[in-house]
Amino acid sequence: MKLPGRALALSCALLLGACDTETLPASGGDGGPTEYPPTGRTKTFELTVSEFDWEVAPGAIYDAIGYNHAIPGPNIEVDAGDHVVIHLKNEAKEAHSVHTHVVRFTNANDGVSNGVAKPGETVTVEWDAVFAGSFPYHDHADMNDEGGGISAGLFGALIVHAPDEPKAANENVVLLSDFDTTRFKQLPGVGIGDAGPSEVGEYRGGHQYMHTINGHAYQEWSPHFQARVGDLVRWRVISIGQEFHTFHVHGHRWVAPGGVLTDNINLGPGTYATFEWKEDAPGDWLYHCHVPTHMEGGMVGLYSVAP
Ligand SMILES: [Cu+2]
Repeated sequence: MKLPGRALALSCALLLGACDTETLPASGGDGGPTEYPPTGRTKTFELTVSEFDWEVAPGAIYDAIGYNHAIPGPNIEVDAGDHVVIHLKNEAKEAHSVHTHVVRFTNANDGVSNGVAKPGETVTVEWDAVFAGSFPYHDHADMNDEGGGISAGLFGALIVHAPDEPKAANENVVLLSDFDTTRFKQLPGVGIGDAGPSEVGEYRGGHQYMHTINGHAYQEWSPHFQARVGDLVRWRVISIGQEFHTFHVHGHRWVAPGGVLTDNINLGPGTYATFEWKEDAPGDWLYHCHVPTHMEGGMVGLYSVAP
């Protein structure tokens, strides 16, 4: 059992609009996001696509395809203005790619018809991380096949730090995804392949998927994030599955885009949010999707704050 606990102690992040606004992107227009100038640095990442068994929760074995033998794939963490090169090696049986959100790239680096690695191939894609924030990267080689590699596990987080963002004591990277029951090799209590539609995917909840946080389901196995009172805590939440989710944290609140005070945000497939707070609430707090069947299906975890 690969235990979670991707409480990542990284350096800082985002705050769109709080930074230098000398150049606006072509697609942003007035009031658009800040585009950061080149740092002159190139950062290179190696991603290998392979097929493996992934234990989503004890006894729940998923027939996974992932980047670097994990779900999600590794965080790609860079500074705004960096040029990024990704070497994608495909050891799987089908073609796969890496397609990255929000960064600036030419069409040849989109990971759709160009930049796709056939089995046994290695391809290189490159782009400029000119905008700060938290964004998904994922397979885009065959989106006709039930979402392609995304449903198998081919997704991960891109973290782009703004140069002037405050350093957080904790950066909690959260990827929400829905695991297709048909890809489970083993799901306790469920007859894979012959369960009736009303039972398909039932593990504890009665929904058709297992709903996961960083590749794991249920509070005992999903990431256990931790902080101390006084910490600046930053959350980077990415939704990458089949369904619309919300992200709710108990005992806390933050200001969402538009100035709305909230403790629960909406995230559709392929969307993301970055937010933060100064920690002031000791205790063990739940975080979860607020769709009841998703929570029952595993999309829940624990956030512990020490005094
Ligand atoms: Cu949900």
